[in-house]
Amino acid sequence: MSGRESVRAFFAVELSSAARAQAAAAIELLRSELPDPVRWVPEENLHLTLKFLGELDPDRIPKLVHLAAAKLVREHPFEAEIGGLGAFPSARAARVVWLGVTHGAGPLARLARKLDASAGRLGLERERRPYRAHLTIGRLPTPERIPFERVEAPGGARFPVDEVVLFESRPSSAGSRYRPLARLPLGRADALELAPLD
Ligand code: 2AM
Repeated sequence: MSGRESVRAFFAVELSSAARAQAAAAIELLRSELPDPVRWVPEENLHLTLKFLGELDPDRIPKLVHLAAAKLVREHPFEAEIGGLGAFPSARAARVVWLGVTHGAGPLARLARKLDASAGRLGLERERRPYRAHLTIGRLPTPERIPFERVEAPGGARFPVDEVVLFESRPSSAGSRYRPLARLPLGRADALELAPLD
C-alpha cells in the first residue's frame, strides 16, 4: 500500500461534459451578481456528492469498495438533470451555494443510502441528516445573504448516471484536488479497478 496514514475520500457522481458546461455557465452568470467572498468551485471539481467518508485508513478502501460495489450491482442506471439555485443552510445566511437536481433526486438519494450503509458496515460514521441531492458551486467563509431574487439558474440537459466514483480529496495550494480511486458501475458486475495511492 501507500504508507500513508489516511486518505480523505467521498463517493460522488460525475457530471457529463454537457452538465459540467451548464454548471460552469451558471457560475459565470452568478459571479457578477453574488457577493465577493463566494469561493466558486473550479469546473473540474464539480460533482454530486453521495457520501462523504472523511479520513480513512487506506487499507480499508478495498473492503469498502467491494461492499459498496456489491450493493450497486443491484441498482440500475438512470438519468439526472441539474437546475434551480439554492443555499445551505438558508439564502439569508448562506455558507454553500448550490444548483438543484430537477430529475433523478430520488435515485441519487437511494444510492446515498446504500453507500451510507456500506460505510456503516465498516464502522465509519453514518449520515445523520437526510440526504439532499445538490451540486455545490460555491462556498462562503462566513454566512451571507444571497440575493437570489436577482438571479436565475439556467435549466439543463439530462445526463446518464451509470456509475459511482470513489474520489480522493487532496489539499493543494490551489484548493482541493479530487482524484478517482475506483469506479463502481450500476447494475453491472464489471471487474473493479482500484487506482494505487501515491
Ligand atoms: P458538498 O459540497 O457537495 O455538499 C468533497 O469534499 C465533498 O465532500 C464536498 O463536495 C462536500 O459535499 C463533501 N463534504 C466535505 N466535507 C464534508 C463534511 N464535513 N460533511 C459532509 N460532507 C462533506
